[in-house]
Amino acid sequence: MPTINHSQDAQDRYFMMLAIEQAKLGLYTTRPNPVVGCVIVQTEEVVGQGFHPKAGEPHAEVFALKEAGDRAVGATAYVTLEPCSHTGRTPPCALALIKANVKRVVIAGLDPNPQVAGRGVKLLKQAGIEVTVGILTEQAEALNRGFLKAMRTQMPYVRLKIATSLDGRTAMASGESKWITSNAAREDVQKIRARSGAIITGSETVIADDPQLNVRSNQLGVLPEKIPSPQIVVLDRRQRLEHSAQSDYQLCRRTDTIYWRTDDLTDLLATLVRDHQCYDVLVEAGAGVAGSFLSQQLVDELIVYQAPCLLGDQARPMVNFNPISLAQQLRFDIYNYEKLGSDLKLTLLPL
Ligand code: AOF
Ligand code: ZN
Repeated sequence: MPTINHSQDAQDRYFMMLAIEQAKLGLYTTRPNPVVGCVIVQTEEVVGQGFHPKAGEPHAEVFALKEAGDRAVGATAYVTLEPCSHTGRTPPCALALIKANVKRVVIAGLDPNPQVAGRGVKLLKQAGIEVTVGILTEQAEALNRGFLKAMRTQMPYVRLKIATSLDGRTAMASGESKWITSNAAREDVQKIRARSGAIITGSETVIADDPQLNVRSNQLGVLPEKIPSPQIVVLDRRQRLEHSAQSDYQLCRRTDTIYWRTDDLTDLLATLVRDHQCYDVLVEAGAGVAGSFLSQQLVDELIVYQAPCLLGDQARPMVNFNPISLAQQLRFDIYNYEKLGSDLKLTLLPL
């Protein structure tokens, strides 16, 4: 590690950035646990790093402390989430840091899990450890949107993904839609699926496209079989996928598919958190379902892959939604935009 002579704040940001890079290594495998990274620094040198790989396995701090060994004494630990104070599947990380005799702990953000929620910081301070909270908080929180929202509100973080043409069309009138967007955009969808605890689709999409909605990419840095399969939910209020029809469709042949047969999407989302620990939810469906989620204000993030092509006004629109006046329009903030292959990816946050 090169020596750095910046102010303490700049140093804290630098090492927290390294801890965030560690956390990202668990991005596709920790569900329902959050991703967490930890870096141990002794006189400006990284002596240990680690990340939480999977629920049930040790937390980030444990791996980092193990690597640091005796060099953790008097060191500073950088952690992307408040060290836990509870005995869950593993013992409390706050105690592990105390036992290792670190001098200071720098934390990106507090853990809203009611079992932790500030108690980790309290334990550290009681042991005489200097604690700094709030370094690169936004960057660290961006990795755990679902976990954080679910812990705070008991509702999941909902991403709605739509692939469209330049004129906002998703398929020809016949339903033909393979493929409007490029391979790069479809590969990006694999990343979002791999981070999602549940994928919601509609019976209409199942009947029209018979999608698999699985994670099959070999470009995620993790073997697809190591990624927990997202829970599949099919919205089927008209009961079009009765038992007899189910063997016709790939998703329906899965034994764990949930068929949601009411109109109450809020109840569905609350159920996914409460009963299935699904904190990041991806909606991949047609214009009707997209319209329902958007008009009921259940979308946290709209992701649009826009291909630079025109499909004409007979082609299918992206959202079924009929505001009567301009005052009823739905507006978004552009959180991010990037070129993916030949397409544009827009990440939009509802205003
Ligand atoms: C940390 N470091 O690396 C992680 C933490 O079931 P368990 O024992 O794995 O506990 C899971 C909870 O621990 C999880 O909900 C979150 O509050 C915290 N995650 N904490 O100190 C870590 N992954
Ligand atoms: Zn822990």
